[in-house]
Amino acid sequence: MCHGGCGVLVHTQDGRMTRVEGDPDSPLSKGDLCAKGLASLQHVYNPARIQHPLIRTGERGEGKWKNISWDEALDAIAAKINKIREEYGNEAIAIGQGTGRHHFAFTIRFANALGTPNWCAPGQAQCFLPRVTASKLTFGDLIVCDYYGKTKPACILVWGHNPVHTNPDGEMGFRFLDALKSGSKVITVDPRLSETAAISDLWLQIRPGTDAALALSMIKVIIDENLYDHRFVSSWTVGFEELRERVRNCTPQWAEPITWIPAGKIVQAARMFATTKPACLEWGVALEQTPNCLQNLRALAVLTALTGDIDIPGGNIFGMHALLHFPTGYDRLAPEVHDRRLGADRFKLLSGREALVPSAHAPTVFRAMITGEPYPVKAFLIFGNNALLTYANPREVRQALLALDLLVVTDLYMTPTAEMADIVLPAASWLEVNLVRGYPLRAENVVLVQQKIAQVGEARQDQEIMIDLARRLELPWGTESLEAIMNDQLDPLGVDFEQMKEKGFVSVPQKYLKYQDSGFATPSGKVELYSSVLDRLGYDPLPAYAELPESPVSEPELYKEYPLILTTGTKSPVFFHSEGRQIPYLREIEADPLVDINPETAEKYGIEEGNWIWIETLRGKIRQKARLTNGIDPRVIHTPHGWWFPEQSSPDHGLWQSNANMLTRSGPPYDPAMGTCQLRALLCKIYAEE
Ligand SMILES: Nc1nc2c(c(=O)[nH]1)N[C@H]1C(S)=C(S)[C@@H](COP(=O)(O)OP(=O)(O)OC[C@H]3O[C@@H](n4cnc5c(=O)[nH]c(N)nc54)[C@H](O)[C@@H]3O)O[C@H]1N2
Ligand SMILES: Nc1nc2c(c(=O)[nH]1)N[C@H]1C(S)=C(S)[C@@H](COP(=O)(O)OP(=O)(O)OC[C@H]3O[C@@H](n4cnc5c(=O)[nH]c(N)nc54)[C@H](O)[C@@H]3O)O[C@H]1N2
Ligand SMILES: [Mo]
Repeated sequence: MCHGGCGVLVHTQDGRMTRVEGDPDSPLSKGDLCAKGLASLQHVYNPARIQHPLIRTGERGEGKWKNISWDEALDAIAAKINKIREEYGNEAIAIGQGTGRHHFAFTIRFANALGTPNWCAPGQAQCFLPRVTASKLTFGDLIVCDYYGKTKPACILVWGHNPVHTNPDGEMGFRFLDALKSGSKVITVDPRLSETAAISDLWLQIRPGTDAALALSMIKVIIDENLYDHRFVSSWTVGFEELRERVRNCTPQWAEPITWIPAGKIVQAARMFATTKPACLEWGVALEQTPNCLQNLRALAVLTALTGDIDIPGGNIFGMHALLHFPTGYDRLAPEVHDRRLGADRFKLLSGREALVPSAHAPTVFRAMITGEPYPVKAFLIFGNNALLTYANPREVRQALLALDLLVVTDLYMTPTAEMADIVLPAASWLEVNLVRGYPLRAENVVLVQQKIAQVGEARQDQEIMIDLARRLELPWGTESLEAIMNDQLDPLGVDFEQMKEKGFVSVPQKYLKYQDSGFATPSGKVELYSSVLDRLGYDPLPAYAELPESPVSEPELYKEYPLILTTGTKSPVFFHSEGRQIPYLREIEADPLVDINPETAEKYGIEEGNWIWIETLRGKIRQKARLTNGIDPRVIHTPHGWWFPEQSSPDHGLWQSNANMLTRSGPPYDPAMGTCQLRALLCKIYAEE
């Protein structure tokens, strides 16, 4: 359900599911399951599920609906799409989706088959793709931690990440905990005393958004103290001398006032990471949510490269790529169509031809919907994204949605975003879909099968909806069955989908030191401390630190009026972004949005535990409930994201009350290569409610 990768056993009686539990045989989750998984029945059989296609009967956004049949809905959508394509061209149709769900790659395929370069998601520039990109630029492939072999990591550097709660992308927090039990040392870099920081050996409480400065100073220590792997660096990397020159002034004393971390602790962390072998890096999404995105990640990739613990047992490994790549069909889109993608002219690693998974730059798409510039975008087909909650600046997103000629939202629930649609389509939940998937994502050491065991109302799997639409639109390709594609993908494993259903999963034994045979998949065949690709594309080839545009240092006057630093969006253990607020078991655990404040700060503002307070930035204000904790610096606060209130009246469902993205920033400057906007490390003020 959450691109985590846990295996489950589902009990049924008379065709109805009665219990979901962890599968002890799962090679990844080994029987463990989080609260969200355990509450699955209340999700699948939730009375609030959309059961039939709906068409609006009132004005857009008024929340008046009537049921229609699938045929009526899909015919109406196809007719409208054809009209828009004729009048404005294919690129006037934008395709939207959310985080990497079961239909992620299929949605890209659908966009490509439709001939539009403009699909977008709230992740991409802000989630995961930047990590994959930085890793590819540096190592030629994504690095993941090796928890599954006989040798466990001796040291784990957790940075902007809380795997204990988030279990992302098949990199299980559960296995991270096993490593701890077996004696791994952990260093955590986080402005909050996160659940992971709390069980670490060393916690570096960083000023939000200054991660690259810390990484550069750790690199400096490792070089100056000769703690790097000399053999690896000289045989297998390029750009060491340029790197040494780049970090020349980045001493721990330089980094201390920038990062708020005492110089002595920086030295301690650098020594521990470089000398406790094997070491691996667990990097998280917090690094990807400011305009420093790519440089943060590059600095960490380079720092990790210096240890030499690459593709070795217990280190940073490359995957086995057991599953054939999904046929997204990018190659079938003409080069000039790629070049018309919104954002392609600026953000070459998000939207350009060289991006790993090219997508449109979301803020640019919303501007195009509103202004018609650089060209009109008239339709938005959303498959599983709560745009009004998960993108920065929901007021602008709403304005964009209102300007459209066609908005179709496919979802399980009537979210505030679905309420804005012309047509709403009922999506199948994760227990109602067929799929194969490789984990960890982009490493694919294990291939898992997902199989349909329930049917609620007329809900359909997203892929089936897109195939049906492609057929009605008579697209030249993209009309093949999902099963045919999956069977092709499974070909190297010598099984088909039906056989996979019996097996449940296939694990591929890990091979180490693969680069010794084939080199690294970079232009030089080596680890690129100095990135030749970034150089060629006109970006900084070496890691660098820059102060964020909205920060106490960059905007000292603004800081007087907004004297606190805001970070948003640490993932809740019981919710999935904006999902789950209507699931009783989960909502009981977290009933309200809780803003973390240091007691010292709370006292200064006359705030007590449990008070509802206002949080305000230059963009807007929201209210959340105060949770006092010493685990956050008095100069920083944290708000969770994704809060709406399904129980409140339609069509808004309390969308404007506690939504952290009312506070975030969708405008420039963006990360120059990835187009990332700023969701974290912003300036804010707080005050008690009257
Ligand atoms: N301020 C701030 N904003 C953030 C973040 C942050 O840290 N701070 N995090 C960002 C990150 S990392 C991400 S990835 C995005 C996530 O952004 P989204 O993906 O938009 O978030 P979700 O709320 O998980 O999912 C959106 C919708 O998908 C529906 N859904 C679930 N399963 C399916 C399905 O199988 N099919 C269909 N059609 N619909 C389905 C859910 O009901 C939900 O309404 O949010 C980003 N937004
Ligand atoms: N239960 C649950 N699991 C999920 C999700 C969910 O919504 N719920 N979402 C999934 C998705 S799409 C994603 S992307 C992953 C994300 O999962 P993670 O990568 O673990 O990321 P977050 O929980 O967003 O944030 C991790 C930590 O970053 C810290 N942080 C905030 N600002 C900064 C900063 O400036 N620097 C540093 N160094 N740290 C900072 C926060 O305090 C937090 O503890 O989780 C996935 N798993
Ligand atoms: Mo994400």
